[in-house]
Amino acid sequence: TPRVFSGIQPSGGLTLGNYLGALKRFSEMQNEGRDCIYCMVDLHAITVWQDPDKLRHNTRELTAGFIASGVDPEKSILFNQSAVPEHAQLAWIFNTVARMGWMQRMTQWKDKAGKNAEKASLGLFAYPALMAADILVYHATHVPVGEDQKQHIELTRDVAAKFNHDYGVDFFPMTEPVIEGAATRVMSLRDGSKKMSKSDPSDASRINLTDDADTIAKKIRKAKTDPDALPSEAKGLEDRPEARNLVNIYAAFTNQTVDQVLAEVGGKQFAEFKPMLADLAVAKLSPISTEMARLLDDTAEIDRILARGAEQAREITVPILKKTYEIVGLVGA
Ligand code: AQP
Repeated sequence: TPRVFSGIQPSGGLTLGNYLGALKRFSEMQNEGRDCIYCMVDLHAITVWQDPDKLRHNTRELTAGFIASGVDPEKSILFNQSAVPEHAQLAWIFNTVARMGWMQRMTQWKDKAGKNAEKASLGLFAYPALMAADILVYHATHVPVGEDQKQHIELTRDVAAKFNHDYGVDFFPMTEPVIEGAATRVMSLRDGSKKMSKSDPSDASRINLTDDADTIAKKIRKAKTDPDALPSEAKGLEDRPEARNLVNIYAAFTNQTVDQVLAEVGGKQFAEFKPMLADLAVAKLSPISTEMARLLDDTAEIDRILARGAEQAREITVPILKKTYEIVGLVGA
């Protein structure tokens, strides 16, 4: 049976990229009646050092972000990764299945470790094996993600295939990435060649879900663009990454295609389009930030939601890990 899994790192505040590329899709998939499991991947976050108090806060804030974006803990399973130990246990098995060369080819590893790979944590290198475990410990079949995660999903399939082959079983499924909509790769507002990211040193490069209306409007007004008017068709945006990004954001918020948006706004100058986009972004995001703030007033309730989600998750993970141990030949599992 189809099962959806996805996660987000509590490594900082949420951005518009996380919202349009992930959270908005998560609640849509839940509302399509699918079996959905969503996780705050705190064990992934610590592959880069996190201040412990901030990590605790970010985990709760992220949970509030999921709920405020429409993920309903009564319909989806919502929990934090470290509370379900089978993720890390299966990741160890996968560390023995995956090959060093596979990890070395991951662009996220190359980007994050940079030239100083000797100084990066071993966990950062092994990140994709833990991600494969996150997904496969549920036998999840569909993973909604942004474009940047596609390579990690391919590696998850490689791990599943090699495990099945090495042990002569047909146990782990082949997972499909679900990369859909107009905003699978939201770009920086300052540089149309870089993805919008919570760790970008420039706050002006991103919209945070916690930004107030004035800040959102100001960031969009100052977003880098070119001097031309908007074209009337998507192909007119091909060599205009900044313009394309703003149109993609508009399309994603309104659930339209880029061509539908351009049929409406083609011919307009940015001086006219940017305030339209700012109004739209404020209208869509301010209810989310207000709700996040309200939920964060009661962290005990958030912790209860996470604890209950972890219990529900373990009903699935414990039997799958036990079976994996049996397949591998670990006695007493
Ligand atoms: N700019 C983006 N456009 C579309 N989707 C995005 N995602 C992230 N940035 C964009 C999607 O959000 C989900 C969760 O990502 P994550 O927080 O686990 O890690 P990340 O992809 O590394 O996010 P950041 O913001 O870039 O964090 P840092 O700066 O810490 O690396 C994923 O589905 C991702 O595709």
